[in-house]
Amino acid sequence: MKFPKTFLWGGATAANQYEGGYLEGGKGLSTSDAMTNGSHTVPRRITWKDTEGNIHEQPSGFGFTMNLPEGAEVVTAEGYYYPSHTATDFYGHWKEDIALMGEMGFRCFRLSINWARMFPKGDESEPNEAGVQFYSDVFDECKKYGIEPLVTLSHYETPLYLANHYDGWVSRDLIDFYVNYARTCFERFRGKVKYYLTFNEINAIGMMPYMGGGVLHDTPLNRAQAAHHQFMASALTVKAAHEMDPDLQIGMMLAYQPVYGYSCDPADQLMALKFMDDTCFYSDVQMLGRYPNYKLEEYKREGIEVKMEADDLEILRTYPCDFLSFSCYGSSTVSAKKEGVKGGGNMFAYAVKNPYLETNAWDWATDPDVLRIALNQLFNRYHKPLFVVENGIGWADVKEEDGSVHDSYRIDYLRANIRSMRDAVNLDGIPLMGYTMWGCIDLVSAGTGEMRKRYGFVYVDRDDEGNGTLARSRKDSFFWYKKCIESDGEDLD
Ligand code: BGP
Repeated sequence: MKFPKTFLWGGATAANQYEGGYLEGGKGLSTSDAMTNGSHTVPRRITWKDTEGNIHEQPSGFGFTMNLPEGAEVVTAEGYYYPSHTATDFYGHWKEDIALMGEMGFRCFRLSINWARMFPKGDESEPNEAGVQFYSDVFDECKKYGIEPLVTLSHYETPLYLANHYDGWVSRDLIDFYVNYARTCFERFRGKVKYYLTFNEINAIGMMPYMGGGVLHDTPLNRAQAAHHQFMASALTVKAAHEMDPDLQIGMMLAYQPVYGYSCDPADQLMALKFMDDTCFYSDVQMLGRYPNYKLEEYKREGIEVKMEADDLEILRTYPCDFLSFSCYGSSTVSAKKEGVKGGGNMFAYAVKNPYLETNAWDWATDPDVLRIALNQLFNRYHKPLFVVENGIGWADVKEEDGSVHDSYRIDYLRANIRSMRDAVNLDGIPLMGYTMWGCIDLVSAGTGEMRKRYGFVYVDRDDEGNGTLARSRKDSFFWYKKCIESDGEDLD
């Protein structure tokens, strides 16, 4: 069994974790530029300044939420280490990195544009030309290797100015700023980029509104309002794209994990179903074009009244996304009785440990059937093309003296996941556009701000305190993935 020749094999990154060059070429600050490093046990922090000029830090922990006093602002401050500032310096290594991707045979490279590199404050009408030039050069370089860029317009960063002056996506003004930014990309990167994603893991806005949308005053209503504004921005971006260039395809992006009930107790199954609804609320709006009943009832129960303009619902109905992309690292298991040991995972902190699955050092479970299950669930709900844009395993890799890394655990993980995806395509007939492995070149972890938690096929010499030469070297998985792509996913040995 194999994948079609048109399958978009590749890797995924995000500017705030990879690009660096945080003040180069006129870039403005992003929300992520004020997030410090952390670890599996120590949360990342966000630094802010009160009206007297005193610096504070907000331990974010799980959730990345903020509740600032009136007049306070998020800032960067002396004496803190902010990993996004250099990250793994794609800004200084883009030619080398794209060549490595070409060597592996990538047909697709998922990267995000840093909104504040294009519009340093976020509310300008004209872009920063140096930012436009940078991305334009990157896309031209991709073309040399036959690599199709897949561009996320907003991956866990909002221009910091918009957070401080508008409370991020709580403000309806951000819709226009974002659509202007999106239109600028469509115009300036015409013929270079065909696939865009509007918001990385859009469900993040409901769980970690600072990270997902630069929200500085976190309340249940503000979360719901910010989500509505992102839905509107996404729908209007689809509209603009289709009007400006019929070749463009706009995807939504969801953090997805199939949720299992711990036992066949109906209470566990119901709980799993409700957790899945919590996630699928976001894709129901963006793919089906309407707010689902279960969410409207929940808002009513909780007294949340989202402000909408007269034609908002009509716009959502008319401009759903063209395809659904998602991240999926493993599954989650829930129990109504809270049995079992507490498990970890990508944003889903409520999980219990699944006794059938192994976990890595960060407690993320590896599930060999997860992609087949996820792809079936999502296709049978939305009947639109799918794209796996994040999947992979974080590991504290050890580099040998000659630069090699023997990451057999990563190869085992990818083998199981790609096989599961291949079954979904060949046995279940799922229309899958491609697969971009997360963090293809080592980058900073979003959850912990560490370098130690590595995902890449390529090792980058950089540690948790910012030391290292940033030199690149190939891991064993680099050669394995190259062989996998060459054989269209048939050879997974
Ligand atoms: C997803 C994010 C990515 C990425 C990944 C791995 O939620 O979209 O930005 O970081 O998770 O998470 P982490 O970096 O915390 O290991």
